[in-house]
Amino acid sequence: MKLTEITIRHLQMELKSPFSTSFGTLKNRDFLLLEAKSDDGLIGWGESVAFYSPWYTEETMKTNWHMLEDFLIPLILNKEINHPDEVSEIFASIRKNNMAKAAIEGAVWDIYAQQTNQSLAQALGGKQKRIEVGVSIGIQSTIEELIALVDSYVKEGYKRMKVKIKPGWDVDVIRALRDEFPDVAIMADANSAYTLNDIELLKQLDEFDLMMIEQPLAADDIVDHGVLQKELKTPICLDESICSLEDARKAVELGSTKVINVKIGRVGGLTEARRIHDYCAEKGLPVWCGGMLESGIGRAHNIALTSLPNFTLPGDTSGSNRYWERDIITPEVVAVDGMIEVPQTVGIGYEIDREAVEAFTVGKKHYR
Ligand code: OSB
Ligand code: MG
Repeated sequence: MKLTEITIRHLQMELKSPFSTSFGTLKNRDFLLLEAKSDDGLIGWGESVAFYSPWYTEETMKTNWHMLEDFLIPLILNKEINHPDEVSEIFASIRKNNMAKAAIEGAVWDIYAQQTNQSLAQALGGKQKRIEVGVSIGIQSTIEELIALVDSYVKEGYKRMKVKIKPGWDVDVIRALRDEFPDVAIMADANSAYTLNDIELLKQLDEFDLMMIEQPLAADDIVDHGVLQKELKTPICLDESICSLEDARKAVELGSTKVINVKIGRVGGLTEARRIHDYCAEKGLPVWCGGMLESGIGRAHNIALTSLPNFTLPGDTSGSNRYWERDIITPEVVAVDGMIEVPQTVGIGYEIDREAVEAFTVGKKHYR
């Protein structure tokens, strides 16, 4: 196949409720949507999960647009691609910028699945027909509000509660949650808000039987997490620190992580995500699929990836209705009792709602 045309759109979708982390609060989700056309007339969609500002990693919506327009699209337009795994080789001369790369690679995987008459999950080798999902809950104004939210998600059947923590919103919050929900699977995500000076504080979390603590230390660290893990009973899960299979290998070899949160955008695409999955399976580490407050298109890719066998822990991919009044796919993603059915139809398994896409588009450009 060859990609002959690409359209980039900037979409802005209002979140149903603001999402707060150790870095700040997000009210609107700005992101790039990429529509690619192949020489045989098929259309594939990819979503860049970069945010408007660089709080999670260094990439932003605008740096992604720059990378796509000036480097990645010129490298890939009209190039022969036999398999989506080749996309990362085509981009080998461009360092990092993984979310920008993943947006194109995602569209190529979508087209490849259609060409080979498979669902995206099947094209990746995924076998699980239903996946377990949890919910990621931002920092709230009061513990009472957090408890009420967790209660509502427990009642909806979500399989685990991930709560964001930061200095000043940690031990007391987790203690209150554990008291209120003795049997619920709970984990904490710090988005790199602590340092090794906080070891004594982090150790206090050990008494609450958390499934894991996600990214307590610096976003680019894989060494200090190994030091911390030796002091903690709670398993550490790395998110921000793992941008490639090589990062995963080093972190595992150093004992810096016992679980990996796999995000397609952060690692540069589905191909690298699958490699990390395979490596962790071989090493006996469970993985789960992280979320980036995706629209339905990114969500569909996450669901397909999660159908691989070593995605044994509930991921962040909640139903569309947790984020949006209206999503850009039909049907929307629905989680029933914390389970999502993996679509078995050809491609990503959802229709693109072009009217919704247009309604949320605030800018676009066509490349050929
Ligand atoms: O650290 O996992 C994270 C959202 C945006 C950026 C980073 C993270 C998150 C989440 C939300 O935790 C996951 C989701 O519901 O999509
Ligand atoms: Mg995280």
